Amino acid sequence: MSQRTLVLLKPDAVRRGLVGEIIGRIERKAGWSVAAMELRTLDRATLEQHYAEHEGRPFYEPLMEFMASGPSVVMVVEGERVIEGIRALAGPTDPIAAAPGSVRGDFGTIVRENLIHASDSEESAEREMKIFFPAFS
Ligand code: RTP
Ligand code: MG
Repeated sequence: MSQRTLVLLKPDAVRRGLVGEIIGRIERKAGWSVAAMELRTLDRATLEQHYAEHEGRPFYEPLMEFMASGPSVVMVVEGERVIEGIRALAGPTDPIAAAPGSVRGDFGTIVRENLIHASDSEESAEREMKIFFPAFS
């Protein structure tokens, strides 16, 4: 089942020069491809929409500050079961708990600075693609 998902390579990934490495992992998966991509510093309004589910949590403000701290790579990736697939490629939220071989497991240590975001369901993917690429359909 071909799907599309919204992926962010977070400001830590850009600052640390890991963009090529992470996109390379995505591109090498059979049949997956990048359908849209841009380097963009995310503004507060966009981040409030994107992380609405976390508003009020203790990590919300530091997360917003981090996500606005520099450019991110904003992408739509398409391919077979790509929603579940990129979540697996990324690994669990806490990079210390993430297995080596996953992006977070290989490169992360701090929970907040965990390199990559990927939509967690078909509903999230539709919602998030509209936030970041309103003209894309
Ligand atoms: P994401 O939404 O970014 O793909 O990550 P996720 O589903 O794995 O994690 P989620 O629970 O949705 O949390 C969103 C992002 O907030 C930061 N976070 N910090 N305790 C903390 O300090 C904490 N918890 C979460 C991470 O950047 C996480 O990816
Ligand atoms: Mg999430």
